[in-house]
Amino acid sequence: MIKERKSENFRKTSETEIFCKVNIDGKGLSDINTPIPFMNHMLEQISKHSYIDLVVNCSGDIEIDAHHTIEDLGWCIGEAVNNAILNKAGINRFASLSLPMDETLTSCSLDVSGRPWLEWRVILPNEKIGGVDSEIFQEFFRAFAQSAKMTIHIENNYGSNAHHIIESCFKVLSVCLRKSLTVMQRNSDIIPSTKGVI
Ligand SMILES: [Mn+2]
Repeated sequence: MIKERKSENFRKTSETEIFCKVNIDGKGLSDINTPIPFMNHMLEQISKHSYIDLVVNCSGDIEIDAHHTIEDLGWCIGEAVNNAILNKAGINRFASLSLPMDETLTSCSLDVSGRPWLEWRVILPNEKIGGVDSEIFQEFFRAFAQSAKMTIHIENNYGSNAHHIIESCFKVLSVCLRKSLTVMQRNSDIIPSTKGVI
């Protein structure tokens, strides 16, 4: 009997208040409420293509700017994912993919390693996307990699439309999460590390 891979997380600071709930073995259903419509659109992508069911309720000090909120969303969701994946027995662990979105191609390589790292090779051509300073999106991925304890490399190979470039980053991460967190039935009790622990 495989344990359910679900968790809830609540994080409240003077800057943000976030509740999130994940089901790793879900159907890609999401209920996302943040004060940043563009982030709702991106988090729906994360859920849809990873098949992780995701509930997010978030309020934050966006009157200052979106920085705290977007970074804390990454932290909170990453922590929930890390808590849900238990001892990581049976997972594929590694995933790598190049994902096209019209004129844009973005690559992601991911290792559920227990060792946080974000390698971010993405240059966004516009200063703002969806009303948000472009440079802030990196903070989502960095915080997610930290709290999910994953090694994540994302590289935009080419592209010209800033919306496509950033959306392809979220989508390719999402598909890599699905592939790396899927449990191989024949090895479902084996932790995929020669150390025996991740
Ligand atoms: Mn879009």
